[in-house]
Amino acid sequence: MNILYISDMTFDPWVKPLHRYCPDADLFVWGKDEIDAADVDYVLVWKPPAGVLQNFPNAKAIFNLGAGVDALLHDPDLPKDIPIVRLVDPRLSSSMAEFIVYWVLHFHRGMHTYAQQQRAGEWTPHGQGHTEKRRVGILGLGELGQDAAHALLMLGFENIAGWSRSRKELPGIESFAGPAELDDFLARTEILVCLLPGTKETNGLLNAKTLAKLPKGAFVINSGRGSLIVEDDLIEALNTGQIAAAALDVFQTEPLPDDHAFWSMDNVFVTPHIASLTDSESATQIIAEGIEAIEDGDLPENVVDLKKGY
Ligand code: NDP
Ligand code: OXD
Repeated sequence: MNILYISDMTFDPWVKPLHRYCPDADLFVWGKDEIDAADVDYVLVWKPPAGVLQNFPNAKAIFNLGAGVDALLHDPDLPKDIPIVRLVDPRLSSSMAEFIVYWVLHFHRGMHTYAQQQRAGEWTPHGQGHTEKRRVGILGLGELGQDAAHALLMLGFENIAGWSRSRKELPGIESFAGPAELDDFLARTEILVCLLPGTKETNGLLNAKTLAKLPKGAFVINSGRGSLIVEDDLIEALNTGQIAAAALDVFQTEPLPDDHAFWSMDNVFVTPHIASLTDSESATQIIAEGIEAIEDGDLPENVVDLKKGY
């Protein structure tokens, strides 16, 4: 069996796990190793250049090395007749939950204000909100959104809601579904967590109009995709105080351009798309299970729905 790796990221972390979990596979790196395109059985990809994936006529599946498949689905020549499998990994979910818990607590406890006060040499204690009253709203109640919601529930956040395409029955989490319920979801949300995939429908979902539906002084945490937010509208909302502060891990353009306003705004916290990094060890184990399913004539788990776009 031949596995081809296509990514700008180094192949090194994948070598040992692939030898361990796919011991019979021969491994190839695109652009480096020679392999006849017709001999490729499986492709492992992260952000491949457009057009490349159409070249492997006998590939049985494409495994995306992250949860979000927007970079693949932008490719008009993406093969439609083999499974595109996205990464669903408990490690990815728990790292994301850590990131969300970190920033929710940061804003809940007013750390953005104390950071500003420290820079001004100002000693002013403020009141402290209660976790059980704090209204957290999660846009996207999928694998990552649900895990983050459960982590927050365990910390005593009892006022959690989520918004998704389909309604969810999740103990302790209020479910809002579909465009008709978005405004109500936003109106009740003080800390907004964005964990939606980047699709045609979610593109620019957070804009001047929707940001204005949040209560004044709300917080935004975006670790879904940069395309969810109209950045100029968020900047305006941050300048007027409609949004008190934002923690942003993903952007319209990555790396974030040097001259971008976000870098120097003292109510914006920028991280370089690290909310949850793929762990090559656990991911390879999951990919190996997917390959085994295909070799047994079954469909692997977590095949992307090309119509929905995630
Ligand atoms: P899932 O596919 O499991 O969940 C997506 C959620 O979004 C689902 O609840 C889905 O609704 C909802 N959704 C999608 N489209 C719409 C829509 N148009 N309207 C309302 N709800 C919608 O994805 P994951 O939770 O695994 O991952 C989410 C995203 O997180 C990834 O796509 C990726 O972009 C991002 N990510 C970012 C990382 C980082 O480091 N910053 C790391 C990993 C992922 P429904 O349940 O009804 O289908
Ligand atoms: C992912 C990501 O989708 O890293 O896994 O953004």
